[in-house]
Amino acid sequence: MARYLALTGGVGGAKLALGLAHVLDPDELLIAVNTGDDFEHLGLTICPDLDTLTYTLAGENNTELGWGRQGESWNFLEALEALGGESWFQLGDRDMALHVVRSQMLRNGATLTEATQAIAQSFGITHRYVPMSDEPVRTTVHTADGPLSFQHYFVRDRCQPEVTGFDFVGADQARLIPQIEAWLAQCDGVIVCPSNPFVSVDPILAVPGMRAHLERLPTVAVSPIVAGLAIKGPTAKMMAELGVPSTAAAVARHYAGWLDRFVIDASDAELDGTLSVPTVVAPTVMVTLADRIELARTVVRAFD
Ligand code: FO1
Repeated sequence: MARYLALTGGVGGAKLALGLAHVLDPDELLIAVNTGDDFEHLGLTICPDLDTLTYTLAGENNTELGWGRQGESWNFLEALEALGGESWFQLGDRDMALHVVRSQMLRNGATLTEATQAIAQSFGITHRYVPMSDEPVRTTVHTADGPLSFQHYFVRDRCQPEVTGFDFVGADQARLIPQIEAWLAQCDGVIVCPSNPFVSVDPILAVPGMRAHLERLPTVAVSPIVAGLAIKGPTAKMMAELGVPSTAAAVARHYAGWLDRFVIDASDAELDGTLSVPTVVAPTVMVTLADRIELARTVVRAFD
């Protein structure tokens, strides 16, 4: 039996995480989730990437929106707006239940790991996924208009401000949770899901000790850039604004120093053999569940 740690952010990463959960047993996989997108809103602690993964693994994700919970209604949000409350971040009625339960557990002294485990259990999820850290790490996006907290940049301002850099506030004081440390001590490889390298993967790497584990262990990453475009989200736009070509090759360079094998899409096959890291060429665009499972198999085989 081989054991893998998968690192993931939100939507794109969660698709591969679901595929991995289909091809690996619960005792073969631990998924570490970015918490840099987390924020406090309306008195609640919102953890978007953990929530996306919860809903995805439970088969409860809202496929129309790409985030949030399926079968959603918006009575709370409409009532909030009518009262002049902050409605730029859309919290559905069913989704709200999760945020309320987690926030209450945290207020009562539970760690984010404990709250995540309790929520996973109530959804009947058997594969294990955890926050990268129990200490708060908050991504600040530096832009031409000044610094913005991640959700203000991403949701309120629709990724429009020009990005100049990032800070992961609190990362210096954060620790990898003990479950991740214990898993890494007996793990055979690390899978980096096709998430945004700058705001989904880098915050996980910013937690002290994580990068050293990646340098020591076999690693396989899946490119979030396909034919110069991000499948979802602002990755390509960010790269252009940071003066980096929006290509899979540039992502490989960003991961240089610890990446052992890079899975690139068939449409980028011309890059095969041209990068400093060995490549695996495969279809990486995940539309169906079968696509997610097939890519997960490819990734696991890439460790052989
Ligand atoms: N993304 C949006 O684009 N608009 C929203 O109003 C929004 C609300 C939301 C509520 C709960 C949640 O868990 C996620 C939500 N997201 C929303 C997604 C999320 O903010 C981003 O996709 C991630 O942070 C990026 O990985």
